[in-house]
Amino acid sequence: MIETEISRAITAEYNRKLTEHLENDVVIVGAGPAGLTAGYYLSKAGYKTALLERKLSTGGGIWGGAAGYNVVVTQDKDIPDEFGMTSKKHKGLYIFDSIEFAAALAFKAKKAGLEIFNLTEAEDVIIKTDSIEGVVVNHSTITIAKLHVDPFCISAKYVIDATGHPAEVVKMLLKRKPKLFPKGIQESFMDVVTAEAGVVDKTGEIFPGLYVAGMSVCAVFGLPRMGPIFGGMLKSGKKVAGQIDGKLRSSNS
Ligand code: 48F
Repeated sequence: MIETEISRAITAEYNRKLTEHLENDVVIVGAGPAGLTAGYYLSKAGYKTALLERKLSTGGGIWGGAAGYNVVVTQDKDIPDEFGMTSKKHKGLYIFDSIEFAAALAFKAKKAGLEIFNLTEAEDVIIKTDSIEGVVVNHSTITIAKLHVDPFCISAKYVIDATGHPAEVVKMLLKRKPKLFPKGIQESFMDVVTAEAGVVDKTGEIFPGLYVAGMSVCAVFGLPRMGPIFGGMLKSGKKVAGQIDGKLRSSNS
């Protein structure tokens, strides 16, 4: 019967993807600009990478541009060019349609081999001997409905917190290790120039096995927020992919 064959095709294919990605080189939490860019470069370099996104759609804060005006800007266009995005010049800035920007990131990351699990929420981290070994995940519909249902687990040699402003993975760590950041984590007042440079500069490993990229960097280091300028997010994603590539290369050699 065609109806059950459709169901078999979907459940078997999803089960294949999930089973294949129970163990990973890298797990990225959050499919905003930073997470998708990191996923693109890691997958392109041949690493087994899974990206978890709580929402139905990827793209995070890209879609709505500024206050729902669906346009975003960057100061450079090297990475957007690599993703095939259409840009327009405006004084020292490049302008992009945010729908195309979000779609291009997801499309190219998928084509590079990134496995994206939408509707999938990271709810905790796995730490046994003082380094992160994976994440505890649940289906978003279960967490949204606040149902008492146990999660499952996926492992990774490295985890990237690309959850944006709330830095959710870092906060999971802080629940049991508050001394790591005794002043707490909180981004600072809007300042585009400082934030765009700082977010790239501070992208990196903040606990063994845990990297931060994108706005979670600003939260962790108390850097300013920067609003709808997205170049720093892309550069941070590319930088974190390069850092993990370096680590994986040295451990494989
Ligand atoms: O917020 P988001 O776009 O993060 P980003 O890549 O970019 C920030 C910019 O959008 C903008 C800005 C700078 O230009 O100020 O805000 O740093 O994307 C984060 C994604 O992570 C998902 C969330 O739904 C969003 O799509 N997310 C957050 N927590 C979890 C999660 C979680 N626990 N599990 C799965 N996904």
